[in-house]
Amino acid sequence: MSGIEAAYEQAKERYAAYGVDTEKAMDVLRRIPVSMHCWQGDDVVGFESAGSIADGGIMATGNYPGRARTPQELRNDIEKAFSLIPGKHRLNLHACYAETGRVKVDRSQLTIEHFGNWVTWAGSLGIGMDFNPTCFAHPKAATGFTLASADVSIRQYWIDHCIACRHIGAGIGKALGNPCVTNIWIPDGYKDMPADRKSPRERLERSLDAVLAERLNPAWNLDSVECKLFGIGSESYVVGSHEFYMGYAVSRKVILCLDAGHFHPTEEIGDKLSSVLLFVPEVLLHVSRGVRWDSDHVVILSDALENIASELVRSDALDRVHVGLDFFDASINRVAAWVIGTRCMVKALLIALLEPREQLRGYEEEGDFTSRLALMEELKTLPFGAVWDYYCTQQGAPVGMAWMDEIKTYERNVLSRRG
Ligand code: RNT
Ligand code: ZN
Repeated sequence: MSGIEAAYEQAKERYAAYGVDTEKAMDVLRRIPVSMHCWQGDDVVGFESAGSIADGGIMATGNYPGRARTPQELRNDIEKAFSLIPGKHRLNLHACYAETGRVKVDRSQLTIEHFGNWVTWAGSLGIGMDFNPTCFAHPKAATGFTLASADVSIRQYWIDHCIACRHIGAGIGKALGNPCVTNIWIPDGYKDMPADRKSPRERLERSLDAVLAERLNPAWNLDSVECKLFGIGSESYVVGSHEFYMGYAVSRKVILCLDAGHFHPTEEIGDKLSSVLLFVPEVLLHVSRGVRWDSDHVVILSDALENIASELVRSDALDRVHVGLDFFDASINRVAAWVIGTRCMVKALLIALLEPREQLRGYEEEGDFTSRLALMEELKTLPFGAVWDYYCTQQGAPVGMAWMDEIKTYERNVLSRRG
């Protein structure tokens, strides 16, 4: 028996003493896909033109060498990352990653054909995909307004883009035999105090209705909308606030996207899940890590992350919540950033699945809050790491820092050779 197996056998007994079945936990975990975002690999640049730098309050900082410059490089990097993460996951793609060959195709004219390589590649890996219109980093978004713009032609342009994206989403879902979540996020807002908060919101409501007017097969495409409290350059007012999208998602029965970095710093989206799931059909998560005014640091195994995962498990929400990631850091190895964040997401889910739920709930029902707190704290030092290492081996992923060795090799042989 290897050291990892021996440690696992011991851990299994320790958990069993609390009534927790580690095998069952790993079995559930294997079936939870995490939708890994493509945009960590190239600093949210995309392939439309030479080096457009994301605006709309989205900013990747740092200049670590090795950014993916072509679709093929990005796919290679993503595959590398996937090979170092246990389990089978998904890819979340943005419209600005279209492959249009030598011709320039307007965002409002994009079709599934421009994503053929992505879809074929995802199919060959046997993974699902999710999709996003790109309503930023574009001349027609230069005023900071898109779907809520006062200019009818600008508004129509972004409506057309979002409609095109829903069709692309449906095309992806159909091709892969697995529904694609198409998530709309727009940057619209003001740096300083608006004189009119109402009109842009009325326009956004109408634009979204136009975007979502056509019913698409939910087996192929699922629609989602993402709120935000503030962004860089939209500190005073964001049209698509939480209240706006909560109301919108409830009334139109679409998916609500909760990004962990899009609320007040003391708010946690873990606490929001059980509320919003009473009123919206499904939720999409953008798991991220806000640090002061940045909403997109690499995900780590923080209390906030553990709370998200434990809420998914405790409130039986795994089949109504799509777990996606949204972070970008250009100051460290980008492939490692994916691996760190995604492994942490999976770890948090495993910790949540290893919780003696019934026992904790029992204490709570009896009003024994002392035991509830005592048990919660004891659980923190159970040998979770032994189960995690075993899970990694079972899934053919490296254990411990061994994955970093592979990153170093990849950096030496591939990333450092990029100009
Ligand atoms: C921006 C939103 C949005 C983007 C991605 C690139 O604040 O979080 O989800 O990060 O679409
Ligand atoms: Zn997001």
